[in-house]
Amino acid sequence: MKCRKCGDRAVLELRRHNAAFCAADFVDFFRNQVREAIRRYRMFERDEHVLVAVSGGKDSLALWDVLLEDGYRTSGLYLDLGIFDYSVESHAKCEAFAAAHGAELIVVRVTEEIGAPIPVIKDVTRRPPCSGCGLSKRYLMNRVALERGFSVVATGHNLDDEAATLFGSVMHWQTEALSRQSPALASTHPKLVRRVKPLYRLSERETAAYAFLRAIDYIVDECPFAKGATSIAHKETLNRMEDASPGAKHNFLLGFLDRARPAFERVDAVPLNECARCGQVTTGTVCAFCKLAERVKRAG
Ligand code: Q46
Ligand code: ZN
Repeated sequence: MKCRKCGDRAVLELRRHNAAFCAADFVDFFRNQVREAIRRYRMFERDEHVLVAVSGGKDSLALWDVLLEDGYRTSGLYLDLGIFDYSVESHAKCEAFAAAHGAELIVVRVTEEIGAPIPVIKDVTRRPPCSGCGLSKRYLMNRVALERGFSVVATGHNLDDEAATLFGSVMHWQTEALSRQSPALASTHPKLVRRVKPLYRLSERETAAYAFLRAIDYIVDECPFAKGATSIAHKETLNRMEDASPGAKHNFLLGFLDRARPAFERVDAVPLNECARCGQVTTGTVCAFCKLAERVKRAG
């Protein structure tokens, strides 16, 4: 197998692109895909300060690496979810990465913000852990960005994540979710920060290869609560389709974005208010995060 660009021995074959690359040209290909994502969705400008949400996993650290290498002004945001050893270890990976790159890492602890770590929140609410966790992450990312003057938050969601989310939304025809599925969510309120996903064109396998070739030290173990999440079942289904027909995931997601998404865009956008307690954006009177904190407080 030879590299498509230089003819040297290839280290990675990308069947969906019908191509293979040597290490240097794959790194180049990867960065070009990120640049293309940023350009196509006008995710951020050169002079913007980007808050990169990092979990310690391969995707978010690979994203941070690309942005740093491309000279963007970035800070990392690590949300400590208090999930046993997983959080201790993933925090250490983020600290080490930031220190090695001379980059700023902002650390926010969910326990301090809401009164309990994710495993306790799961017990209090008797709901799947990812529900309280996802809500807290979205809320804190936005609040931290606002408080510190960032206009944009970038997350490491990759092609596999986005295709699995889309698959789940289509399976249940969640039209509201379909209207929000995008690599770039604009700010629709002064207190809502833009959210972007510059890795949406790159698969999980590709981000793993990039992290490996760049010697990024990331946490390999997944969150212990990830097992059994429906998104994993969706990923497995899509992987089987990808095996049978390379490019299936790419076509599914990018085809949706280019051709189907406009049909789900809402003209009658839901009006947004400011939460009576914390001032963050909500569709009701008190936001879901404040309600959750209240429940945790009562249970404690
Ligand atoms: S951290 Fe949180 Fe994830 Fe763990 S509890 Fe679920 S949402 S799986 S990306
Ligand atoms: Zn609130």
